[in-house]
Amino acid sequence: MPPQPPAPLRIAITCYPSVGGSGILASALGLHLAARGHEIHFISYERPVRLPPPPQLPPRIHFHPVDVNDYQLFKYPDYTLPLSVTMAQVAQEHHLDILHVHYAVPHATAALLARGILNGHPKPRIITTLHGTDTTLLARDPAYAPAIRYALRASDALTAVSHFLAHETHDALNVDRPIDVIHNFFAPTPPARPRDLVRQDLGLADHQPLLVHLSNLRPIKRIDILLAAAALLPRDIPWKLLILAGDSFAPFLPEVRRLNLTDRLLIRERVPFVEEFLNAADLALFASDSESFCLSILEAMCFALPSVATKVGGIPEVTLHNQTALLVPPHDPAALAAAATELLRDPARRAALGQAAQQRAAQFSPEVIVPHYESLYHRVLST
Ligand code: GMT
Repeated sequence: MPPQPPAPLRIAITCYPSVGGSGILASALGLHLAARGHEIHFISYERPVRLPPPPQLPPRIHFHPVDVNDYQLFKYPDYTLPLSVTMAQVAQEHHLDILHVHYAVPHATAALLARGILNGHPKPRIITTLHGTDTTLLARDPAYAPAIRYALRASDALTAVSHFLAHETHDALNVDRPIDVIHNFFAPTPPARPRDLVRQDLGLADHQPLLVHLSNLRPIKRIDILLAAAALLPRDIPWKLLILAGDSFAPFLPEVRRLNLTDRLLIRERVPFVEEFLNAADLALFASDSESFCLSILEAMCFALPSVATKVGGIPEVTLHNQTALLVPPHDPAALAAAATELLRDPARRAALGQAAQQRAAQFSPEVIVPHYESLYHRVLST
């Protein structure tokens, strides 16, 4: 008899639902797993931003919102307890095999509590995926580190989105167990509007190169350095910089004015689908202090955009200096500007790096990456 395909699984996914790499990745993972026959239950306080609204939800995708009450008894509203109760309810009602949580706190800690609540009922296995902040920020905080360490010790398996993050986690949290590295993936949806139309809407003429930056604007993204670099770009080239801001860009406007960049910047806030803008751009720009992966670089690569970015964290695992990107030291606006200028002045080199970037992006496609998660699920279920 030919080998049977592995049985479909019942999987719950918990992530932050707002604009951010981890929520985008977790949503895409759920959608691809459902397309491969698994039953997927998203559990979060809001519908994850890249999940279609209920009438368009694909088959086998369910969303379970967590109700957060603002009891006056609590000075600070509590999310972790209602999250764990919802996880336990979903696990019991839908006979979950796997609770796949993105971030140790509070999601893995809530999953562990949910498993305790499921007293006497079958308990799902817990997989915790690390995206960054657990390790690079919270692990340094004595108010969080012991809870994170416990969540990582008690999960059935751990994954990290880059080798960099796996190493950092071993070092920062003294985790003495294996961490599977499963890189992020991205599959673009076809752009809603053609390149010409989007560029026309942005007020761009044919000869105007468009740089793009997309992020949630958190301090680690170093928008100050990005703007300082933009101010050093040559004025004889009619470039524009489009910022796809996951949050309000207003706090940066005084700096934009001070640097005399107002006429060079185009801002679009909280854009849930970035494809049409990436398709309209020529070059991506990132100034982060740290990144465990930088999903935005991969999104840009899918549209044949080379990146000029800081050589930090997991970025060199995603994109390669001089082959698919130019990588420069962090905290150095002049270096960032020099590399961007090199590509602004040389459209042929820009296009060559962009083509190579798009080819490399195939290594981070769902077809390549999602089976690694499936194998991991089956592995933990067989132990
Ligand atoms: O980049 C952020 O600040 C948001 C954060 C998130 O959880 O959404 O991103 C982290 O996870 C992404 C998806 O795995 C990675 O691509 C980002 O590099 C990582 N951010 C940091 O490590 C700063």
